[in-house]
Amino acid sequence: MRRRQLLMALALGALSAPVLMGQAGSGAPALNDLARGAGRLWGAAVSSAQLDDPNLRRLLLAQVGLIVAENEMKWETLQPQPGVFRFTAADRLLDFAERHGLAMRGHTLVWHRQVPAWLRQLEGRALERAMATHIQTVMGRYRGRLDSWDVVNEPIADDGTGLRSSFWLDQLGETYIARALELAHAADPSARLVINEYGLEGDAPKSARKRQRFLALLRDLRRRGVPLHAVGLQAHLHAHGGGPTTFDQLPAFLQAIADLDLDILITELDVNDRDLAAPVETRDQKVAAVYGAFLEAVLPQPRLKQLVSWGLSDRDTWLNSAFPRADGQPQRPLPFDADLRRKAATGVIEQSLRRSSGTP
Ligand code: 9MR
Repeated sequence: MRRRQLLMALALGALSAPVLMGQAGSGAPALNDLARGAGRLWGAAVSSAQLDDPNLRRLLLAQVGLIVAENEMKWETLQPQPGVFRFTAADRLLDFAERHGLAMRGHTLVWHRQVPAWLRQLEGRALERAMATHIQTVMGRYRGRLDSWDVVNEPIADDGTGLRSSFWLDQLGETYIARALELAHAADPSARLVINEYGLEGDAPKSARKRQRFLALLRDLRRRGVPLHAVGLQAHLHAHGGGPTTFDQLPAFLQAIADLDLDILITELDVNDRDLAAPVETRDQKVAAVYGAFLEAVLPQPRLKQLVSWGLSDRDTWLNSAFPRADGQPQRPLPFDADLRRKAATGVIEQSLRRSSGTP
């Protein structure tokens, strides 16, 4: 915001205290300023290699108030051999965050993917001991410095019928989730502990089943007094060629989570546009519409505390390798395009955040 605009907004009383604080900081983080106006944080996933690009660094510092390591805090990176920890890349990201006054999330401790082969081979007590050592060492190192930790990632089966079958479940049984959370709480009693999950946002029957199973897990953990503070909804959304993507059932689900006295974090937001036909302008409009519909469904929920996109620029999305488009064109799923420029989604996100804060 330019100085004159700022003064005018001040005169009109249009800026809330959090927005002003954002302005006073090391830049003018637009998405995050607007999110703070609505009582939230805006963040993005980054990799340590992306920090080598001064343009991306500038965009990050201008736009976000929080970062999360895209891969650098996963088990295969942090502990590739038993007892051998490698923190260099994770440290680099946290140093960057702390130097610039950004919050950082920890992602992720107990997951079935991106784990080293030696871990998968452990049985019973040996696996439980490895889980304890990993959680204690990693959370101990970063104690008090991270906004939150994804302690357990993706524990529900894709079809929603039960817990995900994985080496964790096979070896340790259902209680591996509670055990991980207890270990995490002991390792850093001040940390905000999160269970992070995907495929819970949409109106498809499969998502509805998964939501029910997820809520059952949360209720069970609450009943047993297991330490847990927030739920992470990954929100890897899809834009469809046909009708609009809807989120009619999402507000009630968020309320059910809030009723369990848990915070809600949107942790990996992006919009997969693999199925949209060219041209780019039409694709961008449809992607923007999905952002708009999603934000309209989630922003009214007071327990929603932050929104994190899985990357900030289309240049850095995981979707090009995981879901390549048939026409060979790169995906355009994130708030900024591959040249770090604004696009339709940027405007829609800004508008939604503004509306949510009551700012015209
Ligand atoms: O973005 C991540 C990509 O670089 C990795 O290759 C991939 C491998 O598992 O993981 C991606 O991030 C995932 C995240 O950690 C958990 N939720 C799903 C994300 C997309 O796969």
